[in-house]
Amino acid sequence: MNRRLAQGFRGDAPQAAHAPTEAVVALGANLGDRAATMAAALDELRRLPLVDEVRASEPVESVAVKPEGPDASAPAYLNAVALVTTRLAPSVLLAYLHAIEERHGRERRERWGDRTLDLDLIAYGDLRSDDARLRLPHPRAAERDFVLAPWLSVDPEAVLPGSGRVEELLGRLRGER
Ligand code: PH2
Ligand code: MG
Ligand code: MG
Repeated sequence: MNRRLAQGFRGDAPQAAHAPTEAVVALGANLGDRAATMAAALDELRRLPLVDEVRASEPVESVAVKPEGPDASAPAYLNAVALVTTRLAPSVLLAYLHAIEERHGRERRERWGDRTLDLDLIAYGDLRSDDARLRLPHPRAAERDFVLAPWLSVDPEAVLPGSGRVEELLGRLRGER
């Protein structure tokens, strides 16, 4: 039903058909009922038009990382990663992610501020993009344990385009601590 609606009614100009692509979406929440919000967001991802499959990691708890470094006095995060098989263009998927964040009361006041829900597009297939509106892969993904670890748990063969195997990136990150 959703899919038919998204493709437009008969007579509309046909939308460009994207080949099904695996997008990697990172979820994070450190305010409110974090688990409930993340579960609702995953449901909303599953119901998006032109989304065929969503495979999500278990949520993991992590210390909030602030611009100055980890901050144990800030509310802790739940983080998860979802592998989303979709025919949506990356810019359209990103717009849907922002809409879901807004539905869950996301406010943008400070950089890396506490939030009810953050949905980041980490990768979209092998696509590399320097567009300021959507840099792909996500420029900080390789440094984030809370992205790499849940990603690896749902895809042991995961590769971050341009950076290498997630398993190795995570090992390097943890070894350097
Ligand atoms: N997201 C941030 C900043 N800091 N820290 C944790 N632990 N988890 C996050 O998802 C996170 C963060 C900006 O998006
Ligand atoms: Mg983020
Ligand atoms: Mg974000």
